[in-house]
Amino acid sequence: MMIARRKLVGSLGVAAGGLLLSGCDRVAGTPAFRSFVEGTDGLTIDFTRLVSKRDALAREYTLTDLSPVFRANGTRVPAAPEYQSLMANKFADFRLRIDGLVRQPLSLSLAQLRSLPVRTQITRHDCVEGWSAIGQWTGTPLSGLMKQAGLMPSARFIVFHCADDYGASKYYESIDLIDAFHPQTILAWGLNGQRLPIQNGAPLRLRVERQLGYKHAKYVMRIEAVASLAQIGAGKGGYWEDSNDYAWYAGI
Ligand SMILES: Nc1nc2c(c(=O)[nH]1)N[C@H]1C(S)=C(S)[C@@H](COP(=O)(O)O)O[C@H]1N2
Ligand SMILES: [Mo]
Repeated sequence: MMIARRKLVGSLGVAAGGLLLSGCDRVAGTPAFRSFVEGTDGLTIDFTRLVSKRDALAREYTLTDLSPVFRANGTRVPAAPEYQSLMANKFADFRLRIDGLVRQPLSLSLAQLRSLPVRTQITRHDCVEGWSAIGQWTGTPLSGLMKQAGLMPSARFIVFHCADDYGASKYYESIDLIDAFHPQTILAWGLNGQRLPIQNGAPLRLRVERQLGYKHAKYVMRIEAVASLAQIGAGKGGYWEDSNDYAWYAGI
């Protein structure tokens, strides 16, 4: 088994060597990449490691590094009536919807989400406005949810629809499949060993640790798999991207 696997990875190395030249974005769009990302055979990580460093881990810290206070930024309490009534009932009626280009749309309660594999990580959050904070996040890897929903071959981006209003629209963000399947990309319900505070995105917020703060969607209500970002907002993939020309890929 070990030998067979090593052989397989070795031959992938040859294939990936050629793909490297064509650039990360094009690789991500190839059927070969997509079938690996979708696969449950455990080869996904090996493969992406060969084609790019996008799956490198963000630095993780220890409990002694935690910031005394993890500050909040942007929305601190969504005013939308839908959110207000969920909040009044302590999110007992909250359901995360996962839909779009998936074989099996999902609707999951917090209890169901918490029964999934758990990951805890201590990372540094960097806001584009010039502050950072180290916090301990607990949640479930997005990759597991994507596998459960079953991405269709045409899916290329994952969109996060949030509860909070920003003028005429709600906050939204998006990531590609490399980040969606990154091991540190989680949907978090815990911060510093406590339930995620409202101001930090309760009941559920995205952590996408290789990118800047504005990508980390708070108050996530719905996750949509799409083939293109053209139909989302003004087409640049996120609230700040569309309104203020922020970079869509905000790598740290
Ligand atoms: N839904 C939603 N997500 C959001 C924001 C927001 O206002 N609404 N602000 C973003 C910005 S700019 C940052 S820095 C972080 C702040 O997260 P925090 O409030 O937990 O510090 O959330 C990001 N995600
Ligand atoms: Mo930010």
